[in-house]
Amino acid sequence: QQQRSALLHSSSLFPPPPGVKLSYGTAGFRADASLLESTVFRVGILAALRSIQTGSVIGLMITASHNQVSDNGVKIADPSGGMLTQLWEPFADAIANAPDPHSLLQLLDDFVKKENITLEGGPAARVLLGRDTRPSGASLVEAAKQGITCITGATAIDVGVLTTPQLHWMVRAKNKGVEASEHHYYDQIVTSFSYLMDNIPRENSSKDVNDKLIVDGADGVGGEKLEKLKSSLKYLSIDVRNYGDGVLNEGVGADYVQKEKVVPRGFGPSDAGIRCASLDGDADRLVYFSVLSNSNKIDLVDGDKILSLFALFLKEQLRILDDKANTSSYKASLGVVQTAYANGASTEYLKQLGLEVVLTPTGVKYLHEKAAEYDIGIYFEANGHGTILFSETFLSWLENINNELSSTSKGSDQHKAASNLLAVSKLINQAVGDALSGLLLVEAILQHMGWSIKKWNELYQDLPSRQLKVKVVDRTAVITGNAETVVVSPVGIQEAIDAEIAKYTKGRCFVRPSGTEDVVRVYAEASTQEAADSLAHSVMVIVH
Ligand code: NG1
Ligand code: ZN
Repeated sequence: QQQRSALLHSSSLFPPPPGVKLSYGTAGFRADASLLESTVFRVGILAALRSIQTGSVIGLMITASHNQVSDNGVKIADPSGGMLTQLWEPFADAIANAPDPHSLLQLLDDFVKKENITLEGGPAARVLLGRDTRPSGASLVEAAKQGITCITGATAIDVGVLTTPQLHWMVRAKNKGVEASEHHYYDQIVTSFSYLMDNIPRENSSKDVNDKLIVDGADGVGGEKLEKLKSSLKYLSIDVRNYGDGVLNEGVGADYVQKEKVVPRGFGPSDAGIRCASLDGDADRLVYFSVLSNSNKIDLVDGDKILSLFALFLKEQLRILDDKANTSSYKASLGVVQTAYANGASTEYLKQLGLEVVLTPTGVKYLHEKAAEYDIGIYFEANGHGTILFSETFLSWLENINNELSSTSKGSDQHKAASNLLAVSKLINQAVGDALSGLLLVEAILQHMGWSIKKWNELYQDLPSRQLKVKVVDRTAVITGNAETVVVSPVGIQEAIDAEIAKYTKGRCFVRPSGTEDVVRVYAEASTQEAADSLAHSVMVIVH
């Protein structure tokens, strides 16, 4: 009863904005920040309920990633550090859109019963609360706290301004019962990075791989964190630009660089030839680029190429390890997961390396789930969000082998391969894609290979592509199948798209409703830029 009146009272202080319908979407709720207080308050309640149900720490992150600074958003991290279970998404939608405190309470009552959540006498809720640098973040965190603490016994732990992947990492660490502070996060990535750098093959360490890297921090949290972290990174000299003085995501950041294929603010022709990288607004995306001389254009090295670099390196370490004579063998499965947005040339390249490549629908939750089926699962979206997952079974085998090798053949190639793989598993974020740890892994691998960014970019040549957005009356009318590569409904659309594709050499095209914006996206690829543009345009006309 006390619980009910607390909920009724608090929720009356957070009335939902009239006439706005919100949806949990691909990456939580996102909207203009002024519309979000009530939603964030309610997601706070939801996070507390999820924590009670799972008996674990849950994360709540306030961010709108690469979207404009006036937007904000909220999403939940599940006990594993991954995304909120999809089973709860419809409920998240329902409570966000409940028109008044009484209907909200009714929904909560029904849900608590249906999900067998024990509000009294069971474990108390604990929710970690993080936010990016958006000015609206502080008051939204307060709204989340109010929501969480409506649930009797619940604790909200405010961890302040963090990158999205740091918050996910902390949730995962807390639930594993290991040290979970921001300091421990840095300690883990710096130690494993240094380890990999110290293990560089002698023949490559003499090569002239530039140790200079320029990073565009998107004027967000990632730039801020990297600026503080960089002095503890051995063998790497990082010049961080856009780490907080300019407007977040405005003409900067991984999304801008990847979509526009031009230099971010603060970069120019004088940076030509130097390795550059760009983070997005909450530092869960990473792309590389090099500036073309005498222009503001760039050579983009996107998520697909980061994935290819990781895949090459891991495959090689597994091969070396497999050569061992004196250890019990284990056939580790290595799989690669992409979406339909992956450049066709990357998919072909990966397959030709002999790797198993699987496509899933857009959205980290799908890629992550698929990658978790392998001993080593690498997933990336072309836009630069991705990570590498290691299975527990494989990791414990690896620990044993590493110990064995360190006593029987310390310093051998096999021993190095085993310890490299272990270091990668510690460096790369096991919870979610992480631009900071991804960047350090790219840097370590480039040094291992003795490769410049140019050499890396030449692994394969991207097919020209074009992405367009189409405003339609109702984007939910477009239903896709086969990992979003075909339109199932309305009927007739796919036939019309196929007829267009048939006109082009190496033509590939698909459309899907965005999960984060009110648009339908069109993606086209063909043998020339003109052809890709024209294919995208004709398909846009079909969808319109
Ligand atoms: P939507 O709006 O559903 O296409 C976008 C990205 C996704 C993912 C989410 C979450 C593209 C084409 N889509 O989703 O890959 O990153 O945002 O941020 O880049
Ligand atoms: Zn992001």
